[in-house]
Amino acid sequence: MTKPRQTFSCSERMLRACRGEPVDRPPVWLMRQAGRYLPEYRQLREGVPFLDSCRNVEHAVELSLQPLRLVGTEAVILFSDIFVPMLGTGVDLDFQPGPVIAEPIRTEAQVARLRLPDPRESVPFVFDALRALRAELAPQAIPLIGFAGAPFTLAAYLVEGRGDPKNSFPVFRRAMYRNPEFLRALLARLTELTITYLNAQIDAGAQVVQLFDTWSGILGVADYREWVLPVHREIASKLDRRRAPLILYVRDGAHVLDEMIEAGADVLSVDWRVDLGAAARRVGARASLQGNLDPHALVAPRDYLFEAVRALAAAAAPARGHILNLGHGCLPDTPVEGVRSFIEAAKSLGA
Ligand code: 1CP
Repeated sequence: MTKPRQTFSCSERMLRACRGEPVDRPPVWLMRQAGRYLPEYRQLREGVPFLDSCRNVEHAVELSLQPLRLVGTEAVILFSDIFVPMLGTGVDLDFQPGPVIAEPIRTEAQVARLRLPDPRESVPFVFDALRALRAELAPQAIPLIGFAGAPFTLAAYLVEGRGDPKNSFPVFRRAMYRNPEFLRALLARLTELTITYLNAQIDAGAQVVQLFDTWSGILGVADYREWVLPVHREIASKLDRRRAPLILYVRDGAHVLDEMIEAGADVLSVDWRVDLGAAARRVGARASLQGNLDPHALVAPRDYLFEAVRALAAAAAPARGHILNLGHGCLPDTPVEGVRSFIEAAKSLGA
């Protein structure tokens, strides 16, 4: 990567980093940057059920903007959840605090009953919030990130009924091996929903979109190639990527980096168990990278975080572009000072 002297607005820096064009330094934001680690977030959320916060446009906009104002992130991600688009499908969904499905989806008949309404009609508040955020952020040239859950991760919760503390999703995996036709049908419906949902977010002003595949890394390489890669490829090929580049996040995916590259996304977001230097050499000009500080490391002293950020940026250099971020979401008990140091360290790289 050559370093131009010129400085860029946050929007330019982010979009250029996504597309692998030269920048002065990597942009920085954090997955789950709106969250319980901020006292102002806890205050605003006090007594308000999660879905009410998502549905209330003013509330969702304010929660989305807090990290920009309070810790200086260089991008804003919509405050919402990967399960919000499921609200229009007829699935009975609750957050406790993770998603809980009253009647898990386990038969082809249930898949056939899933409704796929236009998300602009079933969850209009998502697009109202994006439009309001874009209007607020455009004058400051801060980029707006939209997102969706990847079909595999959504299906894991829908079939299992909830998250699994052991991360193994036993009912879901049984379906994979014993009822593959059912699972294929479910993934196909979810893929259709995800494509429509993300393209509608791009229409409403999202300048970058991230696909969260938190659970696909539980698979071995052969199963990942069968169940996950074709879905990622289909989504990557059907999004309006000229208007908004695509970031693909896979948690615990060190063993499927080649498959992540094959998906054809603009940016691969890798977790902290991936050696960023080795990944950067592997992706080279084929994709940009995002990541990958261990979220637990934000408890470290300021000097440690400055050094860690410098090391990540240096390690990522062989990749065509790099966005500084964590390897997974910011944890609720993270010290605010750690988040500020991480962001300041990123900004100091251009100095
Ligand atoms: O009331 C509460 O405390 C609700 C907590 C909460 C919040 C604040 C949930 C329930 N989701 C969210 C917001 C959220 N979720 C965002 C907001 C934007 C941001 O600041 O980044 C995003 C991007 C998500 C995405 C999400 N939700 C993922 C993918 C990313 C990841 O973290 O792996 C997943 C797997 C979920 C499911 C989910 N929703 C909520 C929880 C607590 C969980 C995980 C729980 C589990 O597996 O059991």
